[in-house]
Amino acid sequence: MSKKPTAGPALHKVIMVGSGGVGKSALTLQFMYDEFVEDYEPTKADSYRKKVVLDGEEVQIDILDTAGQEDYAAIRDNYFRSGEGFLCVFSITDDESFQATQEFREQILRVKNDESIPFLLVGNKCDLNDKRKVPLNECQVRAQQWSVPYVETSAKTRENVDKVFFDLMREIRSRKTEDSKATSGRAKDRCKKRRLKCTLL
Ligand SMILES: Nc1nc2c(ncn2[C@@H]2O[C@H](COP(=O)(O)OP(=O)(O)O)[C@@H](O)[C@H]2O)c(=O)[nH]1
Ligand SMILES: [Mg+2]
Repeated sequence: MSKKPTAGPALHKVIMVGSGGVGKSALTLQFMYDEFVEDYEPTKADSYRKKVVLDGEEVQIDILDTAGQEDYAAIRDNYFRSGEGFLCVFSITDDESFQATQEFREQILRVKNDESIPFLLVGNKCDLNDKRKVPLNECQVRAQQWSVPYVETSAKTRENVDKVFFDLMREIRSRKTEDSKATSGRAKDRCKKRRLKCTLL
């Protein structure tokens, strides 16, 4: 049973990051509306909200699909700060977009100050395997270095689209459970200390 009966379903906040043209919007729209949008406005950032069932529990996902504005550090940092989990997307057909993930990862870690922030490295456009420029092995090595999962997706065929959003929500959920345990642990410690002081007085 929920401790707060008035609260709605849990809300998990996901941020899409990655270079322009890698398919952040296409992945978001495929997840949201089950369709492949080929010509989404490249400079448009937007947020989306949807109720989904995560392992039998109704939750809400909030997706912020970022665009060019991230070039302004202050706006970007605000976006990142609001996120509970990140899909860091590149295109397997574009090596530059893969190299750029390093910078996104660093920016996120700097803002969130948390090495184990829920995060997936996503190699999109896996339907274009014949045009692959980033070897699978390199992607796996990078993910291993960061201790994050690596998943290849296609916003066109829908391959692994649900998987990346649901896997990330599971990471966010378990992170929140850990945090609340840690908080109640600390609260208990504080009570113990207070009680100790009381007995001393
Ligand atoms: N073949 C293929 N094309 C894709 C895929 N995802 C996105 N695209 C195309 O790549 C272009 C850029 O996608 P978009 O979602 O706007 O990228 P964003 O700038 O990261 O939001 C568009 O023309 C999409 O149709 C994919 O998985 N496979
Ligand atoms: Mg976009």
